Amino acid sequence: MDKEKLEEVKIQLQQWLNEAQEFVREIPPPQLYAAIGVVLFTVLFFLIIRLFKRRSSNAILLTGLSGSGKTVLFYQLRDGSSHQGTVTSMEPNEGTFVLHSETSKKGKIKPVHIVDVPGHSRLRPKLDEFLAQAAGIVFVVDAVEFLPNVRAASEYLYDILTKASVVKKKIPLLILCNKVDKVTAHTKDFIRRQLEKEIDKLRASRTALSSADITNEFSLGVPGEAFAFSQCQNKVTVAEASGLTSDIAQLEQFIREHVKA
Ligand SMILES: Nc1nc2c(ncn2[C@@H]2O[C@H](COP(=O)(O)OP(=O)(O)O)[C@@H](O)[C@H]2O)c(=O)[nH]1
Ligand SMILES: [Mg+2]
Repeated sequence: MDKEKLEEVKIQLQQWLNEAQEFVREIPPPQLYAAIGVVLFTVLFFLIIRLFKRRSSNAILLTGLSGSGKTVLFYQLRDGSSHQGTVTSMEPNEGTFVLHSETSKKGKIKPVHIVDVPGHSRLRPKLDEFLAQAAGIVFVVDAVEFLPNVRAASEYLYDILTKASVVKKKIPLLILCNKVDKVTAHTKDFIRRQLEKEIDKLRASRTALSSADITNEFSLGVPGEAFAFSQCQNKVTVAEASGLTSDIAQLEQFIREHVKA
């Protein structure tokens, strides 16, 4: 029964194919070429549009370890409130909007595309997708629980800073020391120095491991010198914030420096 049906379908398909061939044969060649031309042109047109859209990058990526406060910052930027108690999102939070602090401004303001990239290491490959459209990267650091996480944070940061797309396109990076509302928060200078020290160690061990490491496409810093962020091809700056208390002026300044209003 099933075999018969299959046979029927086969015959039907064969018939259609024959008819189609007959049809194409009957079309005068110039018309055929014109049709193919139109199809090719349309495909090319959409490809170019896609490429162009990617190029005109206005995205700001919020990255950093889980728990550093990215999601709270995302909601602060969008709504001016922190949406406390949100579930730990496994999917990236994304949105294109005019920053909340700018909604009262007059005139046309260009919206910003903000992506809250999950810090979970399993989801980090997603970062590459977003880097293609990034105008800036914000690396959020928990300034309170900093020392227990310094190694993991440095590894993540190292990976970002050695990505070909980041180095070649010189995507600016802001290290945002978050949660400064807490008195136990470390200062941004302390955090910068510790990250530099840790990256220096990582650099030594990773270059020793293999020179053909394909995941880290560029080496960091100046050989023979202690690592400092100032040696990076792209501009790396450090700032402070508290997502919880809406203290995000330095973050907004970074965003507007790289996505013009
Ligand atoms: N004290 C303080 N806590 C914060 C701040 N920002 C976030 N948190 C808390 O840190 C935890 C993690 O925040 P979340 O935005 O989910 O971090 P994410 O994993 O990076 O998205 C939550 O319990 C927040 O309430 C801040 O500026 N100050
Ligand atoms: Mg989150």
